[in-house]
Amino acid sequence: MSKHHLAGFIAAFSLLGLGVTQAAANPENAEAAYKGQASAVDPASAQVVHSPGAPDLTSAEFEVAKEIYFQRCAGCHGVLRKGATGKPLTPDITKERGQAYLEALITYGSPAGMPNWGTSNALTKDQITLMAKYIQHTPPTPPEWGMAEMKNSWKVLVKPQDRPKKQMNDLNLPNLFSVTLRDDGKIALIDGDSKKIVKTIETGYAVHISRMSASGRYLLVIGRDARIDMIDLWSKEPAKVAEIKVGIEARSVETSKFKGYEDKYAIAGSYWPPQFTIMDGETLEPKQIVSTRGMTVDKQEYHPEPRVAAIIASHEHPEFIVNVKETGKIMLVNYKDIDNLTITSINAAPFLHDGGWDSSHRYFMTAANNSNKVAVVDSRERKLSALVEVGKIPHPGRGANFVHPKYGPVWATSHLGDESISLIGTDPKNHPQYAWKHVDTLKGQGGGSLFIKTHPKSRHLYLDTTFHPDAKVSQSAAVFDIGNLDAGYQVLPIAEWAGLKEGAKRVVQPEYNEAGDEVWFSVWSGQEEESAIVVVDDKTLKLKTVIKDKRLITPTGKFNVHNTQYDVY
Ligand code: DHE
Repeated sequence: MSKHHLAGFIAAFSLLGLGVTQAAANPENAEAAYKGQASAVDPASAQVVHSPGAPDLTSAEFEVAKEIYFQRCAGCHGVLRKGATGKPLTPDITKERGQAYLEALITYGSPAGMPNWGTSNALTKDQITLMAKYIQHTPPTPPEWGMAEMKNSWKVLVKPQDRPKKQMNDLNLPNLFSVTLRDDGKIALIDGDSKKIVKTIETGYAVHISRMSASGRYLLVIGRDARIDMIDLWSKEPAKVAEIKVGIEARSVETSKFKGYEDKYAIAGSYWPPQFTIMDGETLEPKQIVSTRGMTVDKQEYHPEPRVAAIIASHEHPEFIVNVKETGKIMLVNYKDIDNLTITSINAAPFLHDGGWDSSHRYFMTAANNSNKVAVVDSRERKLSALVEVGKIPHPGRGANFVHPKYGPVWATSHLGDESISLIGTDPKNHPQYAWKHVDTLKGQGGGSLFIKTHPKSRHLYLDTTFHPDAKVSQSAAVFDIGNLDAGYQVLPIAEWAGLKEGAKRVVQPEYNEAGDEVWFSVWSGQEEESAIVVVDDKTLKLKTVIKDKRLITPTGKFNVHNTQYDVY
């Protein structure tokens, strides 16, 4: 399938397809709608093994089944079907269950979150019969992606010696935003002062996140196809200076931030192959590739496909902190001696996803979302400080830090699986009785929340409910007054303010401007529909402006240069 065909499919699937229909039918399934998105792995590249004892399939049937599996099943069950959000589907298990059982499960789904692919008409009866047969065969394995493939894909478009020595444009860089145009395979650079698009830049497809180098000069963007684009914000006009593909499917990129190592290294984690790659920070030349395959934290069982989720750069040591999803381990990767990496492996809990710093930038707070826990890593002492029980399927993004009137500094996460917002005390020095305790729970609009945000200069706490089944909730945002949390939240009708016609109009990811007096929300509709960014005045909670532009196709994540560079949240 071509890249564009697949990107289009992802768009249709994520906004209109079965995942969302399922979420509407059953709020428990918000997680399946969010995580069950198409894999970037090309099904044709995965090697087929006909397994003795499994039902017969022709080569043509195998190809069809592989395509369906990678588009619809791999996000939850994993490329190798070893299980993640979804249950393991390896032949030892599936053959024992048998054809009739598997067909029923695929048709009707399960209360644990498996969508009802048959009764929702997302798959036909014949397709379900085919898929039930297919999963009794050995999982086809996609190819590896090592140094040779990386070097082949690596391009330095402007050599470091040919780049400017100072900023050559008059953009107010700290207040520039990099906006993900998810299904258009681009980012938009938007000037935070004028709210105008400075430029759109082609990136990897189904582009995912942007991160800033420590100096604030280089913007790194990663696509789901594991392509990284490095953009020099100092050029006359911000432009790409290097590019590489570090795997076949990926989600995270980060750069070294420890004193003395600013802009020296970049790192990217892949979903497939399961590995991370450390690169030169100015050229993206790949230096070291480390596999994450290994034993799980709980059963100490081998997992062939532990995907790399969030990565964050330590300020305490020359280290990257790497979340390994399926093994539930957090790797502290010391890059001081790049040829002889030392790695401290911290046992946390499955399945690690996203997270961010506490306000001191010493403690990494990260969601182990299927364990309903937040792991706290002391990046100075290189140890786990606590595993804190929170609500159902925590999903903080980077979380929100503020000073609670009673508990002192706290870090907050919202949840995909329920309406709660969990506050965790983060000040072991002055509030030791609350440190690493789940000190309070606020009640938001509902489950399906992805991101919660505040800013040191703001007195407000915002959260989205992007994957809530009720459009009224998914199209609005809740805001709390930090000084009066007991008063509950106020609802901001963000999508209504955008004034768009048709579309899913999902409201996603609050992001502050540099000054901390505006909050930007994406109103995310389909690829063929109009989307927008709504800017809220943080003081008055009134609409400030709506950014509309025909180039603003499927905007999702927004990354303010200053806040991303200095980890302000
Ligand atoms: Fe994301 C961050 C993985 C779907 C928007 N997302 C992350 C991170 C991971 C991740 C591991 C943390 C990166 C880091 O900090 O280094 N995301 C995944 C998935 O596996 C998942 C569930 C399904 C998939 O197949 O990709 C997924 N993500 C989405 C979306 O559907 C979102 C809402 C829209 C989009 O653009 O795709 C989305 N993810 C984001 C954003 C961030 C993110 C905006 C960064 C938040 C921040 O404030 O830093």
